[in-house]
Amino acid sequence: MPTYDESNIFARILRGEIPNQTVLETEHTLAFRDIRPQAPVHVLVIPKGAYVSYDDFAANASDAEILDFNRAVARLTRELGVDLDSGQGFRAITNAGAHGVQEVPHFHLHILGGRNIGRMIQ
Ligand code: IU
Repeated sequence: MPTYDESNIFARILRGEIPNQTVLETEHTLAFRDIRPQAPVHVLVIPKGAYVSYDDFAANASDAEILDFNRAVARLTRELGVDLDSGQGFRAITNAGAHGVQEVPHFHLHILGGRNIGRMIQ
């Protein structure tokens, strides 16, 4: 796993050095609007801990962090009105590393919705 880069933009957001449009904050998790939204709903969910990518988080985060993150995702889909009960739905994506074309090296889950996102995997 690459060393976590403390100067990445999401680390700076977590330290309060850069403003963000927070949608939800819990003990271990922060969710905020993507600065370049690709859909009417485009929120990034990040753990507060220093994890480079999804596999880093899944392997090394505590049970409490993993539970908190996943419960935050469920709460967000409801609060953003894209959960399945709303009749809408959403896509959750995480990019990892070079082939995943990950831009920011702090694990983040994209939640996209508010329109039909189309198929990515045929
Ligand atoms: P990635 O390719 O999964 O690493 O995408 C990074 C996302 O972070 C991308 O959608 C950017 O628009 C978004 N983002 C942001 O919300 N705020 C920022 O200051 C920067 C990137 I830099």
